[in-house]
Amino acid sequence: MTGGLIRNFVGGSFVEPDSACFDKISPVDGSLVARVHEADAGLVDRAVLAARAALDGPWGAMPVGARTALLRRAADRIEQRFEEFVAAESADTGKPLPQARELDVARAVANFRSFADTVAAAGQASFMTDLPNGRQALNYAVRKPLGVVAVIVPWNLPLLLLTWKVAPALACGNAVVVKPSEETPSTATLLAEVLDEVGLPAGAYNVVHGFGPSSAGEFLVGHPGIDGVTFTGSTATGAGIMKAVAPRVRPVSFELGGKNAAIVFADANLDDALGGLTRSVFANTGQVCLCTERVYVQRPIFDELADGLTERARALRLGRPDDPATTTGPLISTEHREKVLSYFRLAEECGAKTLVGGGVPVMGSGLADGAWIEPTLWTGLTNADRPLREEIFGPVAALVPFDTEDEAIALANDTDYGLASSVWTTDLSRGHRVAQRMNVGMSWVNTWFLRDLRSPFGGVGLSGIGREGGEHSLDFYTEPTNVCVQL
Ligand code: NAD
Ligand code: 6OD
Repeated sequence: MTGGLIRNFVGGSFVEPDSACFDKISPVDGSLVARVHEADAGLVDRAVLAARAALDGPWGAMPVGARTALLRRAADRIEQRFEEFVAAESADTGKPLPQARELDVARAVANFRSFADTVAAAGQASFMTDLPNGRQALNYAVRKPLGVVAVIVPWNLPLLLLTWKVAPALACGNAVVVKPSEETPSTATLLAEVLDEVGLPAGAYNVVHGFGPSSAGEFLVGHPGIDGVTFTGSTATGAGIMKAVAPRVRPVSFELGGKNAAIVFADANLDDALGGLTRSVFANTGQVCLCTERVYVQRPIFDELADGLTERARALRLGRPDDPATTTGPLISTEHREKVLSYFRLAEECGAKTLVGGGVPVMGSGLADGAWIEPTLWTGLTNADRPLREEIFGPVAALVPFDTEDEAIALANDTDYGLASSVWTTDLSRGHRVAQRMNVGMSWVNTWFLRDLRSPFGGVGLSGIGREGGEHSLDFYTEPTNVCVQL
């Protein structure tokens, strides 16, 4: 795809560009990955109309068994074209190839299979109602597709997050108009080819490329023809989307930002905790909404844990995605790096001690124009400091000591966000107790980002609205109609 053209996909066909294109730049070395055709308001309108027509046509009439079989074929086809997806995801994001393989593309396959299973097995409760006249009534609900669903996703785990929404939406019989991030247009476009190859009727999956404000994102969420918006991205954008759909009272499902805490008790298995924290702070260069940016450590092990984590951060290897020694890629863009660096400066102003990192690394061999940044750890900050209150979305965490369990819980819950947490302890009762008291959507004990796709995923507070996953996704992607029959 290097230097190629990425087109919009509307009504079952790729659209030849007749208006502006923008550059997709590699975060690895600043080179051109592709030119991308930006969808204007007219093209977004065509996409929404095509989706509506699909619902009124063969797609809307397809029985659930055929729909779920189609999703399974999509999973098989992604597996057949696996390395193409890996290369595209890595080219857009700069992430190491093994991470694109093991996390992003493997999860896309799993998403299609899992939601095919969920929808194929889904039943509905029914109720027999006793009536005063001695007769009865039967109540049952039928699930209908929500309709035309706008799917808007970010750049950090592009295909994983896209298919996490597209798979249940299609399984439930909706038609989708997808707006991938301007930073990661490639895999959503490849998915259009795959869905076409496995026989998805025209118009059921449409892709419009572009930016948010005054571009495809805003045109899509402001379109009167959409029946709901499922969005993953920043809290500020979520708030804007909510405003845009409010006049038409459309439902939203929001997976937003996080400022996630880890609590490490003195009785934790230190090796396990260090391994888990290394992943949870630095995975995907810290660009996972679930990443830990606040680490609360019980005082007796504070120095040992800080030393161990610093050593592991130093051992990370920044480099090209295809170098087998690389553990860590760049940030998504130099613009995003500016934001992360502004927090590095702020942390210093707040009196942080930087244990490791804190700046831009010197990268050799053609990588100088990439969005590289050093994995970074701080001590000396408190919850009152902005670097512990605002989402940074980079490979950085602050380590803060605590003494008691109650204090740790209070510190961890002292945030406007509420996405995820992790607790590290060998005391099983304490693990359960603390995990349940976390004011978050997902609370892990002695692990992090371990997923069962049937379980609820989402956040509280500024981290989102609603839950997706397994049957929870059905609650968003369908509208039940209750039928009451007097017997
Ligand atoms: P972003 O909010 O800037 O953009 C996300 C998507 O929204 C992009 O496709 C963008 O083009 C689009 N967009 C922007 N403005 C829009 C508008 N006004 N109308 C319609 N669409 C618009 O987020 P990002 O920088 O791409 O991603 C990083 C953020 O996403 C972080 O805050 C991160 O925590 C969050 N995120 C959350 C989860 C989760 O599951 N909770 C998962 C991944 C990322
Ligand atoms: O695992 C998932 O289903 C999911 N939605 C992960 C989100 C990660 C955020 O960056």
